[in-house]
Formats: sequence, C-alpha cells, structure tokens
Amino acid sequence: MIDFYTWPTPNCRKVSILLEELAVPYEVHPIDINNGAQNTPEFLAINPNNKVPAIVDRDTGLALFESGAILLYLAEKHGKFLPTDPQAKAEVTQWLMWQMAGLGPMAGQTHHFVKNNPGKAPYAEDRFKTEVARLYTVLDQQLAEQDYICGDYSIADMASWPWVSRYEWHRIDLADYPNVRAWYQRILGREAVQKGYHVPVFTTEIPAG
Ligand SMILES: N[C@@H](CCC(=O)N[C@@H](CS)C(=O)NCC(=O)O)C(=O)O
Repeated sequence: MIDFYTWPTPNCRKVSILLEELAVPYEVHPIDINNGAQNTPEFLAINPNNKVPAIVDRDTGLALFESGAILLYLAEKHGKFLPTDPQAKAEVTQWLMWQMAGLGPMAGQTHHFVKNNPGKAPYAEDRFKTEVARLYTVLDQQLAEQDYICGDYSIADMASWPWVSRYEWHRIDLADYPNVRAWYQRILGREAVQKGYHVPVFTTEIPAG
C-alpha cells in the first residue's frame, strides 16, 4: 500500500497516473499547498523539502519525494513502464531527466512570469517562453517516427504529459507541434490517465489538445 501525498498539479499527476496505470492500491492524502499544508511538521517529517508529491511505501517504510525518483521507484518495484535492458533504461531515464530539469522548470517559470505576473519582467517572460518553445521542438522531433517518447509507453511519457496538458498556461499552440499533439491526444485516451488526472479532486476538464 502506498500513501500518496498530493495536490492537483503536473508533478503530482505524474505519480497518480503511474499509480493508476499500475493498478496498485494507494491511499490519497491531499496536501493543500495553497494553504500551507506542505509546511506542517507532519508533512515535513515525510518530505523535508516542503513540496508535493511524496509517498510512503507501507510495505518497506520508505518515504520518498521528487516526482522523478518516485516514478523510477514505483516502475522498478512493479517491473512496468521502465525497461530492464541497460541501454533502453538509460534512454527512458534520459527523457525523464529532460522533463525534470528542462520542460517542468521552464514551463513552471513561464506560468509564473507570463501567466501569473505579466508585464513585471519582460526579459524573463521572453527567456522562458523561448526555452519552452525550444523544448517543444525537441519533443516534436523525438515523436516524429514513434508513438511514445522512447518507443514504448513509459514513465518518460507519464512525466512530460501532465506538463504538456498545461500548454495553454505556457502559451503553446499544439498546432505548431503536430507530433506532440498526436502523442498528447493518444495518451489522453488512456483510462488510467483520465483517472489519475483527477486525483485528489476534480478541478477542470482535461484540455483536449
Ligand atoms: N522537483 C519537484 C518539484 C515539486 C514541486 O515544485 N511541487 C510543487 C507543486 S507542483 C509544490 O509543492 N509547491 C508548493 C510550494 O512550493 O510551496 C518534483 O518534481 O517533485
């Protein structure tokens, strides 16, 4: 049984989508980050980094934060969505790191400057919007000849997809990235993705792409 500490954000949805895909039992603990629930002593005992998502694996007692580490752990534990062949595994890990260090932070900064604080820092708005567009171009090329980022559906897709679902927030028109759009809609059609998106609560319809 997995205790899952979460809120409806892209980093958390990666984990809820994987939990749904794995069809393993988990108990949801909503952490309302808009009201400071990430700063309580109880939550800090699980994640001293004050952020969601986090999990506790009741089978082992392991407490884990950082969405990429959680995806790797759960995929490896259940032997799904992460290849065992060293080269194929390295490729999935590479694209997971690409999302963790690139797409996620750059899109997040674009939301902060362009969507939430327009006009306050034009240089930052331009810098992050340009970088996000470059990352979408890279992803579009990667998807030119295959349905999923590393060939088969994997945690690399589950990491990037929830960020792409916020394409309107970072001012991306998916029509400019036809391979990304087809990939986005392909994954949107998965039942586990639709269920995982709405954990811990329904907030909005999933953008259609
Ligand atoms: N690199 C971390 C980022 C986690 C993160 O930024 N979580 C956000 C929500 S998506 C959060 O908890 N924000 C609350 C805060 O910053 O106080 C991960 O991928 O898990």
